[in-house]
Amino acid sequence: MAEETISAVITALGEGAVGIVRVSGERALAVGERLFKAASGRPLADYPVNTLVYGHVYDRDGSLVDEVLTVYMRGPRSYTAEDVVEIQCHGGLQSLKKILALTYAAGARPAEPGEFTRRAFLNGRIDLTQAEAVMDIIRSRSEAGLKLAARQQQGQLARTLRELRRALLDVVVNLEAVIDYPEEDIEDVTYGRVRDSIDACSAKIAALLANAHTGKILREGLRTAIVGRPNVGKSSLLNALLQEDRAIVSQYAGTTRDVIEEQLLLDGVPLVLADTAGIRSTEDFVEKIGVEKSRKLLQEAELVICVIDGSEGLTEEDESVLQAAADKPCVIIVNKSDLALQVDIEALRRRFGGDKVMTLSAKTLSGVEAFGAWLKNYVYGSEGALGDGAYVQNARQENLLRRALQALEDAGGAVADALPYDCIEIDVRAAIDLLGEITGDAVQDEIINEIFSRFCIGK
Ligand SMILES: Nc1nc2c(ncn2[C@@H]2O[C@H](COP(=O)(O)OP(=O)(O)OP(=O)(O)O)[C@@H](O)[C@H]2O)c(=O)[nH]1
Ligand SMILES: [Mg+2]
Repeated sequence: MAEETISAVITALGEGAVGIVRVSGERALAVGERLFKAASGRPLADYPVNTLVYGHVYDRDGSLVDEVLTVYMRGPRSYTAEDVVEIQCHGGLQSLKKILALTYAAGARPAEPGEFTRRAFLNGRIDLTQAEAVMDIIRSRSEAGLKLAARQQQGQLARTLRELRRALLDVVVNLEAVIDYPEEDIEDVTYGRVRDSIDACSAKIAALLANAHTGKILREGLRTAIVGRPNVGKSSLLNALLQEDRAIVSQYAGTTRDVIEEQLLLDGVPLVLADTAGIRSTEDFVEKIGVEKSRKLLQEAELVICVIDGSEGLTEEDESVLQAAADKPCVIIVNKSDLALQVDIEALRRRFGGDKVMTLSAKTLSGVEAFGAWLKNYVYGSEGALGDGAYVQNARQENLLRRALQALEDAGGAVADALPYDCIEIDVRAAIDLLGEITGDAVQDEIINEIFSRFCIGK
């Protein structure tokens, strides 16, 4: 493959102890030799591969640029699976810029965003789900999210999908055999076998889709809004969960005017938690804007925490918030449980479901632990932790899985109707192609372009 040699700064731009310039492609070693001189005086090619070599980078006029460590990795044993030279210089903008410019002068061209990872994919070192996981690792917001991305990067999802494709390919092979040699066919047996295979694959895809939501939460955090009428203790709850005095708390209704958003990890669940202005009808101009924001957030949230003041009876304002939250995934926290209880908890439980209503005191922190446990169960299910299985990583994969499942349902319908074998085969093949699109085994160029365009330069 006569690919051009590319280079880019692969570390964050800014001041740091070390910055790295990566050169990848056929001419990587030649580019490296042009600007790098080992302190020993020996050429880079003299050293065993993967050895850090101490030396200096010189400008074309012979002037010293920086003191560096350089490593040569011979393809396919490198990130891109091509020849790679990486120059570790001091992590200042000027040094990095200068060395990068020298790589261009020596014959490399600037790498496009995501091009290193794209080459790793095109050269067959990783599949598309692994390439996407690279981005997820870099952007992961929680330890659990990182764990998930790292596992994906090892190809867990791709393995599962390839097994599915193989099983479906078997179905196609069997169908073709009976199409070509109809005398061998016993119809009942063929239909039965095909149906069993399709059912088994459908179940596996459905299981993947079922945990897609969990994967998304782990990557991006569960968008959670604390809502309620003024003064029920929303800001106090935010502070209690954060274990810090983040939001202003006061005895005056209407304290919080704007949305306060914080990220935190509660019982291993990453939350993007928003405290909002108390919802009520008000004439105050600024508060009104805040209330509008609260209502909007309530609609957009993936989980709504509805706070009620347990020391007072339910008011009309509480009712209007509860009604708005009822259509959403929500949990109802009856706060101020350290005071005498005035709210009919049992009535609330009958209305919203027993497990969704809990008492808590933002003041004494009693009930916070139970809420954490509820949340963990809500996100991870009863297993309590991240399962070992494969997880769907993004909307692209989820969409393709849904379509594959649909194709298999169509195939199942064709079997049930005892349609001709080639009708069944068309649907099964469609499912195989869709699964292949997820891993990149069967995918069009424009889709690949779209995926890698989301990377940044140096990845
Ligand atoms: N006794 C008791 N008081 C609480 C508790 N939680 C909050 N409070 C008090 O209730 C009052 C209101 O608390 P905030 O957290 O400001 O209430 P809020 O819902 O954010 O109010 P707005 O921002 O005005 O909508 C303050 O005086 C808090 O100290 C609790 O669990 N027990
Ligand atoms: Mg508040």
